[in-house]
Amino acid sequence: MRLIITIIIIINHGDISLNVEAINKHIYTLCMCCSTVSIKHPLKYKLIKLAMSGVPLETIKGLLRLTVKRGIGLAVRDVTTSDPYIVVWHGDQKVRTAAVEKSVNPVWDEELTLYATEPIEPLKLKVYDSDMFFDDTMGDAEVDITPFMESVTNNEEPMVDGTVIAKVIPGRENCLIEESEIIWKDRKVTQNMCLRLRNVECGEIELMMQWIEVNAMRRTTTYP
Ligand SMILES: [Ca+2]
Repeated sequence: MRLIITIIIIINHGDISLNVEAINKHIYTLCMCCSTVSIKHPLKYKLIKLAMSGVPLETIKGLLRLTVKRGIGLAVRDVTTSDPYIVVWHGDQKVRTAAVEKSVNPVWDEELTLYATEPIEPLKLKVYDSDMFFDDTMGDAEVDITPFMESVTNNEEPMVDGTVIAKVIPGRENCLIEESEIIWKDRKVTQNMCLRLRNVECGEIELMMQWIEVNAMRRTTTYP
């Protein structure tokens, strides 16, 4: 039986444009069979994983790319230091960074990708000290991403790089230490945040959040 498959996927500066309707369990199999389509791109891989987990991709508006930059003055859990890592929740999604050994000022610079939930759920994060048997907690934080999502919905492209779309002030619902600007940067809605950890004696976390658009483009699949 002859199978003709044409899948067109355009990747441009981290943006993914593809027919989201097409990415499902069946397409995953097709991608695996088709040598012209690489599944190694992390964001494309994320979409394929979502499809495999049964998430209806046609309902996903886009992806949240979260860059966990660094921790500042984190709590000590191993006599003089800690081995911190961060777990992030968004709705029922859960992702984590690697652990940085022996540092209370760790630099992760690690990208975590989540899909935007509908209705909008807050981002929740928790810091842990990695240990052989039991990982101690090192504080937590929460961010209401409603202003960010409103900026995504309301922004009018194109804008000058660095344009401020909105400003978010510190409050109970966001754990922000200082005012956070939502800006247009590198053709993406971007928000830098510095969060004060709760339920712990000390510690701050620096994050950057970017919106990755997922657009339907085109795909042709022919089955004999
Ligand atoms: Ca430890």
